[in-house]
Amino acid sequence: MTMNRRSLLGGMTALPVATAALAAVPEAVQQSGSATAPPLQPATGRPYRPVTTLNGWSLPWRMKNGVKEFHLVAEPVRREMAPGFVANLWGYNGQSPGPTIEVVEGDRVRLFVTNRLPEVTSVHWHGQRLPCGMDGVTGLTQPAIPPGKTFVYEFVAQRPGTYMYHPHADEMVQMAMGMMGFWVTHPKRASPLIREVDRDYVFLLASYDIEPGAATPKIMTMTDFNLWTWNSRVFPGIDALVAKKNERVRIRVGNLTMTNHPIHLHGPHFEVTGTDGGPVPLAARWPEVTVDVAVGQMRQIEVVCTDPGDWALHCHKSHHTMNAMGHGVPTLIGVDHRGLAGPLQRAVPEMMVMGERGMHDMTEMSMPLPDNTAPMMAGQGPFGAIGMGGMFSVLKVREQLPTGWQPGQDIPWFQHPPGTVAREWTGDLPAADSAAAAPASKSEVQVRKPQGHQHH
Ligand SMILES: [Cu+2]
Repeated sequence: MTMNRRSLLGGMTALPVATAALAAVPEAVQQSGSATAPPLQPATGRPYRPVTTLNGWSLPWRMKNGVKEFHLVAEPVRREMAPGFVANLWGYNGQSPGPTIEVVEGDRVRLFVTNRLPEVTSVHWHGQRLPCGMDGVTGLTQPAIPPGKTFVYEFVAQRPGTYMYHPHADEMVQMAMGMMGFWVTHPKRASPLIREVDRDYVFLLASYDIEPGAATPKIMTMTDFNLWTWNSRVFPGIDALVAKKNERVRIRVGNLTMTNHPIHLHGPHFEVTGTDGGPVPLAARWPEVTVDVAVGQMRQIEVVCTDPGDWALHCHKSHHTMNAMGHGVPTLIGVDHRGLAGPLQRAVPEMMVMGERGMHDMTEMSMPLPDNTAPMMAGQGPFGAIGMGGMFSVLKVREQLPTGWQPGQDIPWFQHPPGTVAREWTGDLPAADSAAAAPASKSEVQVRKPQGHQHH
């Protein structure tokens, strides 16, 4: 059967592309690395200010008779999740997450999706208002895309805002394997609800369960994930967000994990200016330092970077700022190992008694780790170990940015003005009553922390 262009345009459902039409499919641009690409300046189509995808990139398109054409390839990929730690994931065009798609309100968009996975897939354009047959739900709005086949989706990007895309076929497996991507529809004209910003950073929250030493996620995991990622990267593998003092910075976050993530910014306050449903009315905005991004949600925040510094930006669930190996470790704080650790260490020289003074020691001890994993808590700052992993990065605000600086490039640590850093106090101390010095009451209880994720 020959499928002409007319029938593709007129179709209200995603259609298989006949072989004869394949020559008309745009090149599927591939990316192999995990560096943050400079924003993709639009060479054709309506102008816009492009976003920066943390440790990712935006997909080039081609204009064909006024239609913006993209080509996504669903396929197995190798993703470096942190330096020295590579995972076997599924994604699009060589990476997980897939490339960010940027269009402008009113654009007619045609998306070719080629399936190079070993099973069927489809793409759901999360948050878009489109003809129902373009919604990408396997079995409900379209047949599944079989392995080896290419389907085409086409619709008009109606509303400016923050979106994502992901499969709606064997979702549990395909999202656990990393299939997802960001979508930004830029406004066609200025709007009081959508301010022009100086920087626009985007990332997706995803979680994986990869055993230390292994490289492929366990796909049946429902709650007990051990890697909490931004764009399939864990700290210290997540690039910093950089801004000049007083710049307005937009940060867009989408959550495709199975739990919520309270994203917390130190330093300057922000406002939530948009959700997956569109811009937030001005009267409904209030200052925040944490925004909870629930499962399947997107949040768009804006911050005016009034305060120079290295401001932490992280998920506030403490287990989400740790990497693998954080599980099944008993709480040993306060346990006295004297008389026990010595003989054991002589018998097993590399043995380390973990956690009797807390876990921070683990950030500085070099424990033997399996070959392919990320340290549980890592990252060196200007004052020593940062002791974080997972969903953690830094908003670096500076009076001036280095000449020629490009988004994605790191800059040196903040130079604190003299006398503005917390320091050891060596003078006299006022007498302080300590709870530990008080006699124990009869009703005293021993608090015992939960000992593994499976119990809470
Ligand atoms: Cu979290």
